[in-house]
Amino acid sequence: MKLSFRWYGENDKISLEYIRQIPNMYSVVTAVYDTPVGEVWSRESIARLKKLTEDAGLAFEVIESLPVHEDIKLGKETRDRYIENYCENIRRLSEAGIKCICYNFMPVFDWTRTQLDHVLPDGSTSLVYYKEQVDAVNPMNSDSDLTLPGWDASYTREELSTVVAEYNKMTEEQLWDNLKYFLERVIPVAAECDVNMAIHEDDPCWSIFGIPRIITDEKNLDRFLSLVDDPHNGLTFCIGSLGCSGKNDVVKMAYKYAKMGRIHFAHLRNIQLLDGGFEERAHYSPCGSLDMFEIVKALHKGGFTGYVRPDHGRMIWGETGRAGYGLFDRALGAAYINGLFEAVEKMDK
Ligand code: DNO
Repeated sequence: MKLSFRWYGENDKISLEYIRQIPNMYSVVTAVYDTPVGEVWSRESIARLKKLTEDAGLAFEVIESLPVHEDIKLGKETRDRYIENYCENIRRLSEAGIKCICYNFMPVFDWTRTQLDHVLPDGSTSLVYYKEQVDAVNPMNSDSDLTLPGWDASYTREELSTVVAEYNKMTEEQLWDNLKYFLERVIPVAAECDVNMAIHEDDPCWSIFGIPRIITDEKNLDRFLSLVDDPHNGLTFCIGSLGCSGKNDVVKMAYKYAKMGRIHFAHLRNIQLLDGGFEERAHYSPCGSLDMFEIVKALHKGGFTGYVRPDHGRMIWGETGRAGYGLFDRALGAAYINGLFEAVEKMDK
């Protein structure tokens, strides 16, 4: 596996020098943040990221995310222009040495949590999702000043209501059609450039606010992979997203999709399942509901050799900053991930 770490570019208060000091760190995972969704990333911005990363002794091989414009997900007439831009981004990124691109197909809301600083018994804070808090929010109500973390802040409340209303009219089948349309145009370009596209599962893996969500479980992942049956059409296997439904057998899925050669990137994090919700926890298996050892073992047995990153960490040791993306707990997660892979690899010999 190739250990990586998410870095939010020059504005990230966590420096590349610190990231590099984590044992076995290979690559950063980053993106161009100065360009609106749907537009083409400038070659200069891409080159600058590459130079900064490589000068710090890290590889520049993974993008997270190259976001998909809502018009593509909504299947609007304007989508062709945005798909063309998307393909151009793939070409430019591949020219710069990028090998894997993470993206998602979640309507409007990317990952959704109800609180970002829930205090755990040990005094650390973490991100949580409590069903009753989500049920209390109505994004269609423009008078409400409630928002949820993870919401795209570039929308005004009115715009948000409009786009949510458009999705409320959409069926899951229509969303599948729009995804297929997108993949049929994008994957051939990725294949030509030898870039692995890695869709991120919906987080959490169920529908919220009556909006369809389809990248949620094994049946749907099978369907997704068969839409365009090409190894470049693969997964960001995010165990925290899939694992927040107790129905997903994450260990089984890890083996199955690794064996198929379709996991290009893995997001490893632990969560504690609750009735209708979950709390993010420390990576170590006994801290949550996921058996990290069995998951890593399954990935390894399936022949997985792709990129891995510790996912959201808690805030510990007084650190403040971007929720889920502090240095300390993610570094502990990275060290733990190293240990698990070393163990399963050596057990095999
Ligand atoms: C959450 C991340 C996601 C992920 C996107 C990929 O912290 O895992 O925001 O980057 O869904 O497009």
